[in-house]
Amino acid sequence: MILFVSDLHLSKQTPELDALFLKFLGGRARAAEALYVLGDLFEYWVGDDDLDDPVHAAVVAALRELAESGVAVNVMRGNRDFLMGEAFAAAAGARLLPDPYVLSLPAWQFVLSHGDALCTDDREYQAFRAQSRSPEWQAAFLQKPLAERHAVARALRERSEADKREKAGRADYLMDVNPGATDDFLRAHGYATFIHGHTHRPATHDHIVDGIHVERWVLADWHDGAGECLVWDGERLSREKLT
Ligand code: LP5
Ligand code: MN
Repeated sequence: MILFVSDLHLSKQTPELDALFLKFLGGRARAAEALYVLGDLFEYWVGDDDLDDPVHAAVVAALRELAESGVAVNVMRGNRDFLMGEAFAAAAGARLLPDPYVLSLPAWQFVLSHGDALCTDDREYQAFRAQSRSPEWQAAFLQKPLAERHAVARALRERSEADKREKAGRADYLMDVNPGATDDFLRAHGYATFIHGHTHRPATHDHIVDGIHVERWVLADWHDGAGECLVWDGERLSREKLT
């Protein structure tokens, strides 16, 4: 059995969700062969030197215990935690996955992504994404003191929430994946079943691309004390609510 989660956005502001995820790692997830976190595990990540933050430390320790119990722990970075690096991965006993990542299983093929790259109508975000993913920008940012990086991240979070409200008012589709970009993505990945998060619009979509039926499973974000995981039992996917 394989489990997928995304968009937990854990921090000290979300004690219920932090506890729920720790319970999940110590319980439900132990029955799996592998766990895939598809981005935005944390509210934000300003560098691997922030591993001492109490919530980061607790989650990393629990991931490591899960890995040591024999479950393969795989973490993809999201738009909030794209600065997670090898020091994080080593501490968590996790493998950092590229985005996108093709998961080939004996019985099925999946393509996994956080999902933000396909939100191509959100021009402001894509411009910010291009800039903040450049190695030069990241190197300059990582040189700043930790406290200053936290202040930048908090300012970006506030700006993001305000901008999202404004964008949603302008056009609802701005906040979702672009249909054409998604079809191209599915074509480029051999029509594999697509699993992603980011949009906070959990749903299972049926795409017909070049006459081929392709499923797209959008994971739910964790909120209001509840989470969701997607379960692959070797034959089919299903959603499981976590409370
Ligand atoms: O994350 P979410 O769901 O709220 O919204 C995303 C997009 N927003 C983001 C920003 C993140 O929320 C905050 C990231 C914190 C990371 C900290 C570490 C590193 C920082 C420095 C890196 C080197 O990703 C949002 C999308 C939405 O998804 C839906 O797809 O709309 O996009 C935006 O908010 C982008 C804004 O619209 C434009 C941002 C311009 C920023 C210009 C600099 C602001 C100055 C603040 C710093 C002093
Ligand atoms: Mn996201």
